[in-house]
Amino acid sequence: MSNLKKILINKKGKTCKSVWFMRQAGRYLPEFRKIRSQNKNFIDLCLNSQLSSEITLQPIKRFNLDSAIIFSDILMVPYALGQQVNFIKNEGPNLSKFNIERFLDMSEREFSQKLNPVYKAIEITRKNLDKKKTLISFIGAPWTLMVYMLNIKSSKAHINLEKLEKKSTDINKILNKLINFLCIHINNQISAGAEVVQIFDSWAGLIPIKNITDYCFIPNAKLVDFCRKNKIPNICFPRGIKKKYEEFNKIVKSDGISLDYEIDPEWAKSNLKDVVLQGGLDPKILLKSEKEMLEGATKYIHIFKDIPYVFNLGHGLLPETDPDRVKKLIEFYRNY
Ligand code: 1CP
Repeated sequence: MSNLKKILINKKGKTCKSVWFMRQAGRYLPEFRKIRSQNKNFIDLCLNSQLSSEITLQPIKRFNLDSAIIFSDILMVPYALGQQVNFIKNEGPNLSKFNIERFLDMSEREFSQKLNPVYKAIEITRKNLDKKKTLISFIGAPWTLMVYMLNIKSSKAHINLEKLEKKSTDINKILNKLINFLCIHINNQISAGAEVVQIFDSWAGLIPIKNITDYCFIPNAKLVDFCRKNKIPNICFPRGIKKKYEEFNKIVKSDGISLDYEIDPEWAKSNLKDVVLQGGLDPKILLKSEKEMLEGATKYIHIFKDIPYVFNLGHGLLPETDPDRVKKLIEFYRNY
């Protein structure tokens, strides 16, 4: 069994070490940028199973990380549910107008068929990945997907509350249908050979506080319940919810919880119980001096040294990160 699975399932933290990074395959790697420059359409690149598998393995070849995360995107789900998804340079994703009737009508068969290349990429990758390493699959949590699908984000750190209120009668319908499809997507990825699922609620921090139970805790809990029933090791990432991490953990009860860089690691250690902790280190620290980076890493390694902990960051690696820094950080952790 791979170390990540041992940690998540058996909570064997003291004897097992495991390191991987969010966004480890992608924008900061020259070998990714080369492939990307030849493949202008990002969705098509994600649907190219051979290339997706190759990109997934790039950081493993370079750094010998303990886990690979499949190269895909959370927005493949809205794509498979009938929305056009475009990535605009320096602006981010742009989705075509959401049509609720079409969305509620979508069949499970068509959904799975459209995502078949992702499952194929998982199959290819599993065959080519060292048996001791974990292949991680992922999904976006319902709220985070809905933010993109309904286009309710007005700037980097705000949502358009008026737009949200206008859609309030549809929201429960949308979240429930998404939960249904996300369970199918998890199941298909695991059947194809992935062993762990990470649930990214990257925009959980934008939920109005009165809605956090309905839009964040309950949807994540339903997905984790599905994983538990099917014995699928799972990690949640409710980014930006601050001290609500504690309530999230009590309600959702995932196997692992990924800390964002705003969470104080000492607070997390004292308040997040019966769960494997992951990450936390600010990805910006990789842009600072080597000394600062290693001091930052030491703090996290030291605090979590005697509990089950997966070494990772508090969000994804930034595009401007120097790959040699990533290598240094991994070596430092392994030799600590
Ligand atoms: O333009 C490019 O070259 C594409 C950049 C890129 C890449 C490399 C995007 C666009 N997505 C990805 C891959 C990706 N996305 C992976 C697999 C690679 C890996 O992790 O190693 C994963 C797990 C994701 C997940 C993802 N996509 C999230 C959740 C994680 C997080 O960063 O919070 C979110 C919110 C997205 C949406 C998305 N996809 C891409 C962009 C530019 C965005 C908007 C958010 C952002 O700017 O990060």
